[in-house]
This record gives sequence, structure tokens and C-alpha cells, in this order.
Amino acid sequence: MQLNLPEQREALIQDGFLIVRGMISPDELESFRASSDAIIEAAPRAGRIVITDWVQQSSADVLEYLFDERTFGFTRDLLDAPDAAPLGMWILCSANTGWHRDIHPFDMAPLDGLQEDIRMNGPCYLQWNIALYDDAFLHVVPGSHLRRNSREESKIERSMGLVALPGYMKVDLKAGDGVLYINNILHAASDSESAKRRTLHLGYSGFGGRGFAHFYPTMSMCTDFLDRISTEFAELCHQFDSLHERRREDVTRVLRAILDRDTTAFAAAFERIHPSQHCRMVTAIVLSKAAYLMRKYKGSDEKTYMNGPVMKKLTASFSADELEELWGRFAVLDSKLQADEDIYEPLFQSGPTRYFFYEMPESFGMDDFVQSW
Ligand SMILES: O=C(O)CCC(=O)C(=O)O
Ligand SMILES: [Fe+2]
Repeated sequence: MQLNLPEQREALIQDGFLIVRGMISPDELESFRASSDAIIEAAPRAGRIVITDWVQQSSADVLEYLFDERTFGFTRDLLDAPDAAPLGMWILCSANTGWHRDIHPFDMAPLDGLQEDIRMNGPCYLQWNIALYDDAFLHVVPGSHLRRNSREESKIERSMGLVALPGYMKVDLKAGDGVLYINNILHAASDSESAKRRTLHLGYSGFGGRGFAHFYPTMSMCTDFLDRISTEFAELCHQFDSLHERRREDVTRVLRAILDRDTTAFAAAFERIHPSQHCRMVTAIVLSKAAYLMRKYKGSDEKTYMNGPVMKKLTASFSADELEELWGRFAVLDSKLQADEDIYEPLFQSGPTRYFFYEMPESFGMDDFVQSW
């Protein structure tokens, strides 16, 4: 039975994933396979290849597919946001990872807050695996995106591989099928050694929606590849790029208002990035992470993905002294996010840290945050 859009959205939010069959026609499949082979041959050998780094005009159809209504348009509708833009586009050539959530406490809010934000505001980032060959490697624990680890889950480690967890299931994709998922779901991928894997792996971020929790001060869209795709799609990519750019400007405005202790400007700027009245603290926490990273990487040449072009642009609007002062504005909030000593919870993308994996600040709301400046 074919679900309509609201039903698909409900299934996605309830289960944490949604399988969509037959997203690619047989003719296209042949062509996308050839294109993905060409992209992979051009790149150094790796388990996943960044499509935009290696695409050529002759292989661009597979990239352009990621901007069409079946992928981009459909995801934007499910995000329930006026706009959306890709946040990363890869071809997965192999699989093998133990159970984990794509959550890292050092630059994201605690899981309880992220989950409440999904319940109240809907997801603001969604991820796809779209199979060009049959792919039954990915496994998920349905519903785990909206709860903490169970006692059984807390006993295992990602390094233990695909342990049989209660309620887990295989995502069985035939060539041309896709799975859309909320990536804080517990997921794992079995070893694909014996099979050819060519699975499109990508994420889309919503813009102009109710919330904002998945902002990474490190990720955007590169535009270096635009001369290798058609003008029509290049124009679309420029629009994606300007969404990211506008978001960066909005974030800069919020941070500047915090630095200036300008509560009126803060309220107006915050409203633009997170219009919903629900879960505003989640966004305040994500901004604290941005402020931390900006202070850390200002003027630094350190070669890490965090210190990329987006970080350079973000930090360019503030002097080092300002970033020092800005970080001070977040001091009280940051202290509320930490335990007195290192804590650890498995299946997150983090080792031991003082930052809480689950708990949001207690009895500390947006007014308290503003007061704390
Ligand atoms: O190989 C897969 O399908 C899973 C990849 C994954 O877990 C990830 O990119 O976070
Ligand atoms: Fe993952």
C-alpha cells in the first residue's frame, strides 16, 4: 500500500526511518551505476567517496538525481520546511560499522533535547541510503531515535560489530530502493566485503522550518564542481549555497546580539533561526558549541574538517577578543551541560567526556540564559 505524504511523515517520525521502493527507473539505474563507477575510479580508494569532488560532466547524472523531486523535493516535503539543501553527498562502496547514533556531544545538544525537538518541531536534518545494487547491509533499531539506550544497548560498544539487539531489523533494499532516516537512530552496517556496494548516501538540512538543532558550524555545500554539471542544476546549487550563507549570517547576528547583550536584537535574530516556541534551549546549546569552536579555531591553521571554509567565514566576523568575550556569555549555560567528572555512554560518537550525553540543563530556560550574560 502506498502511503500519502502525511502518513509517510508520521511513519518516519514514529519509526525513525522510511523505506521508499523504486526511486530509480531501470534505465537510470544502468546509467547511475556506470557514473558511480566512473566517480569511484577517479578517486583514491576509500570506503566512501565524496561525489562532488570527483564528478565529471559525463558522470553528472547521478549527482543531478540528488537534486530532483524524488530525492530533494520529497525530503524537503518530509522536513516540512519551506527550503532545504544538501549537506553532504557520498557513494558508499563498502559497509562495516557496529551500532551507533550519529551524535557527538561536543558539538550537539544532549540527546533528550534533540529527541524532544524532533517530537515538537519535526526533524531538521534527514539522511538517505539509496541503493544502486541490492543493499541489505544497514540495520536499525526502530524507535530508538526517540529514546535513550536501553539497558542491553548500554552494555555493548560500536567496536563489537552487528550484535543482535532486541527489536533490531535489517533494512532490505533492492536496487533502486532508498531508506530515509533520522540519524540519531541506533544503526549499524554489516560487512559488505563479498558484494559490490554502490549506495548513494546523503543528507538534507531544512531551512526556514520551526527549529534549527542540526546546525554544524563546519558543514555547508562546496560549489567547486558547478562547471561540471548542467547550468540548470548549477543554478539550483547556487540557491542551496545561498541558504547556507543566509543561515551563517543569521547565526552571526544572534551571536553578535549575545556579545552586545542586546536582548531585543537577540529575540529578533533568534526568532529567525528557531521560530518555534518549543525546544529553544536546544538551539541555544548548539550556538554555545558554535561559539566554543569559533574561539578555538579563530586564526588557527589546524587541518581538521571543523576548521574548514564555513568556520573561516564565521570567525571572520569577530575579533579574537570578541570571541573570548562571547564564550564568556555561554559560561553558565556550558557549566549546566557538564558533570563534575568524565562520564561515558556507549553508541554515541564520543569517548568519555564531562558533557552530558542525555540530560538537558535542569531548571534553566531561555530567560535564565539571557540573564546569565
Ligand atoms: O554504511 C552504512 O550504511 C551506514 C553508514 C553510517 O552509519 C553513517 O554514515 O553514519
Ligand atoms: Fe552512522
